[in-house]
Amino acid sequence: MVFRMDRLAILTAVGLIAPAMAGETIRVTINKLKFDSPQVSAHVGDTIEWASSDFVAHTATARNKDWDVAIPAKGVGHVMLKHAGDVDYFCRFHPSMTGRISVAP
Ligand SMILES: [Cu+2]
Repeated sequence: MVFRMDRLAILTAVGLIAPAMAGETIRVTINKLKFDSPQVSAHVGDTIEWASSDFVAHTATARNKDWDVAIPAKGVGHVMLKHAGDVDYFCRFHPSMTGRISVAP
């Protein structure tokens, strides 16, 4: 009986905690002035991590102005996705660098 109650308590706790921990991290690499992959799918609560191997700084700037992430040379930048929908983004320093994130609810 005690075991069973503990098990229920654990399942309940997992259920309560799960929504806050549901997000995945999706990595988009940057190489030679390109977002690789330029198109990714994600869910609200996921984090996009851009990891650059370039020697120059970049940004990931949402066209809808939701976010503007600085990505230093040889560095990383992150954003947590808060809204569903397709977001087109670009690099402010190199406007030909473009990408899109399709965010499902
Ligand atoms: Cu750039």
